Amino acid sequence: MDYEFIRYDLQERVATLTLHRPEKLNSVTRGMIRELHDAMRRIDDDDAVRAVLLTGAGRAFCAGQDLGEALPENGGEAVDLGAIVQETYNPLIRAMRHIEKPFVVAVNGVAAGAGANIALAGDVVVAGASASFIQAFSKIGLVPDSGGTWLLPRLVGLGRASGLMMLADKVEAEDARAMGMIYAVYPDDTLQQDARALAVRLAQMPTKSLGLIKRGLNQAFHHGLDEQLDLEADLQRAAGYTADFQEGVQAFLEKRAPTYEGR
Ligand code: T3D
Repeated sequence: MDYEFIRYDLQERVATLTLHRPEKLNSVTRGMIRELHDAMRRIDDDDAVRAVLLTGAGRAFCAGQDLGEALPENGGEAVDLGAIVQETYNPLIRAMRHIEKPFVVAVNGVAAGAGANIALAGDVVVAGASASFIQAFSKIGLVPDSGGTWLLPRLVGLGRASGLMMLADKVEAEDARAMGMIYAVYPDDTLQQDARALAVRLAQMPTKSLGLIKRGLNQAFHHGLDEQLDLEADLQRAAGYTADFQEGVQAFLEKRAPTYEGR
């Protein structure tokens, strides 16, 4: 599939996905979401991809749904937004959370509405110093989607999530880091290289182990301790059979750097 609204580039085992409608702050059209679904399938299917870097072109990360597409044409009957969300954002968020490869998100400017929650669905979310996050939905009479009501309270606690979602206040990058919403903040002018360095580092790590960590964390908040201990045993069993585990221990014993193949 040829892409018009995103860019896809694979180098050093890192697939870089760039949202690319800079003149509209990378707001998400139906065309963009189709391309993102296709890119997720590529990332999942291609063993050469060992990490993903998601970012935006221009001065924004993503301003959420393109509001030019949000209402029915010519004042027609109201559309079923639930059905649209099921077809568009939900598969994207499921893919980001369930593909067992690490996703680094580099938030290079404002991340609003679905754009904020797409960013937060990453595994390691970093931002430029001037970036910001806005749960913009309530300003236009909608509710947070793209996993926001599940993710944000887990990241920052119920009280902060309620305030941020109801008031739709803007959160600056450093405040987002301080409240646990994101992992790190970098200077704007080095964000892309710093985020890329993280992605390249993750791409050299034992991919199966990272994928299993992700599987464990996805379950962590709705399991009790006993279920989670059982899950950890299952995940450790799987990790213990990987070639990369053999290599990691062998390299340690031989006092050399490991070379992981993601198997
Ligand atoms: O339909 C469904 O699928 C339902 C699902 C909905 C999920 C959602 O994401 S709902 C939330 C949608 N997003 C928003 O409500 C955010 C709207 N945008 C803004 O509030 C502001 O643009 C920002 C705070 C993000 C940035 O403000 P600022 O002042 O830096 O930029 P700006 O001047 O407002 O925007 C620059 C251009 O981008 C401008 O275009 P123009 O006038 O230069 O041609 C603006 O219209 C355009 N733009 C920004 N956001 C959107 C957008 N165009 C379409 N849709 C947008 N969301």
